Amino acid sequence: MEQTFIMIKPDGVQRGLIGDIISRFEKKGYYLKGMKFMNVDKSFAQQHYADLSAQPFFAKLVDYIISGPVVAMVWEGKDVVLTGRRIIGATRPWEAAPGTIRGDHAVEVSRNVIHGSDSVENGKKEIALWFPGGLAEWKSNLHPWIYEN
Ligand code: IDP
Ligand code: MG
Repeated sequence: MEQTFIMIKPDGVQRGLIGDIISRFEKKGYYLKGMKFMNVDKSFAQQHYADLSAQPFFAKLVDYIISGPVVAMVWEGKDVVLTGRRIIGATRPWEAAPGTIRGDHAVEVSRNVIHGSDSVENGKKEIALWFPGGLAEWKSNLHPWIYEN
């Protein structure tokens, strides 16, 4: 099944949104396959956001990500990459629909609470970067109540 990399950014941790965010993915019917509470250093943050290195906001973005601990997670399920992005909401919180994480909990694009992979391919890259030791193996007993197959 498809997997995505989700990270609760330092503002989400500081504001006590960890439980709310995990709950949304859990209740939807996705499976938590990996989770770490950690600080990242500058070079790691630069690597994670390498595709954005030419952006004018890159240095500030990296400083934001290293400003406190983050929650790194892998979630698995049908269409979890695209649906995860929908649960998260638009990058710019003023464009994020109410009911989404950013729509409900964020105001500024530079304090938008959460990261989610934008494609299956990038998800694989991000999971390899953040979870080089691999992921937990398990299957929920509720599986047949959530998925037809
Ligand atoms: P995404 O997080 O929705 O995938 P990206 O375009 O990949 O959005 O940008 C990564 C992160 O960079 C955003 O989540 C946001 O924190 C930050 N960012 C994006 N655009 C801006 C900007 O114009 N100013 C400041 N920060 C930005
Ligand atoms: Mg992105």
